Amino acid sequence: RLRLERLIDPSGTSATEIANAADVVAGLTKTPKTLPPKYFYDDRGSQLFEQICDLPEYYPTRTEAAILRQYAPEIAKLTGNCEIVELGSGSSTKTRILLDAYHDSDSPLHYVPVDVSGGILESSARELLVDYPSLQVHGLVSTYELALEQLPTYLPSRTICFLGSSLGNLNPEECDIFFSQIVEAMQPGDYFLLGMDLHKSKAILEPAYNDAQGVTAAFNLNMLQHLNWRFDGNFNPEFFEHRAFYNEEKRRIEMHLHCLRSHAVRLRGLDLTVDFEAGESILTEISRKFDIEQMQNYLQQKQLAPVQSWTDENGWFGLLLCQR
Ligand code: AVI
Repeated sequence: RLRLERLIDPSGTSATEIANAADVVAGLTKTPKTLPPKYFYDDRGSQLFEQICDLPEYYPTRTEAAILRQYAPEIAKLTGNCEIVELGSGSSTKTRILLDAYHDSDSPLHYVPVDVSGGILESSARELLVDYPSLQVHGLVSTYELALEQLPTYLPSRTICFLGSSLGNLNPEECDIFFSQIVEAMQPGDYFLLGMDLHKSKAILEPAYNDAQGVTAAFNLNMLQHLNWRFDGNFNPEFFEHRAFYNEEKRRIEMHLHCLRSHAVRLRGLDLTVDFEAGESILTEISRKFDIEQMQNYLQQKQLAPVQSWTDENGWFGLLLCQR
């Protein structure tokens, strides 16, 4: 009942090996410097992210889970029996709420989790199989892009889930490309379920990315360790500091690694040396905050017709179901 596939890109390298890391080189050689957030998620980074989801200050995960708990039966009724594809499945905790709702419908249950972190994908898939005896899991260890091109088909209809507001980590251009790929991977009649963090006051947003226990700081700094092992680098995380703040104008949290002293970093695997000045920053993540109505209009333009949306009583987080 379990199939795990590591997807291979056309150049013959595993999608998760991120072959020549052109994105790292481009990001570290421009001003200001940036790094793609996908480099947060080695196995340690994925564990740290799981810890973030349980932090008292980090409201998105539990708020989304509460909305799902309340409305998953309605979602399952709207979509009918279908295979469930989940992009960025992580530990699949929220998936259980959905699976419970579909499970009741007495039909075969097919779940296709997609994640770049093979360790967490496999362990969570094994746990799901124990708890859902009629479940078939076909996991793809892959980037979203590659997985969307090669989705397996088991049932006549599918729902692609993109939960946790991961969409917020894409900039508007990346978002446009992402939705072209999503629509391409869908047949007319298929569903797309999106979880999105909504615009709200700084007083709630900023603590969520600056937790008292320092887990978010460790998560941000872990990216440097990840680059060290992946590209034979010598980043010293002690020369950097975690910074996160809400940019009201752009309606996004920005996470930075702020450099504390001037020094050079060598990434031997990329044959790259990067000079850092004290006081400069690497932008490691944006986390955009959305408005449900604007999102509905945007998705409509992308051929995804809104079916229904749900939110929590504070209006902090939204779920949106659309249909191609
Ligand atoms: C995965 N993503 C939606 C998280 C977010 O809130 O943007 C990543 C994260 N970064 C810091 N804390 C959580």
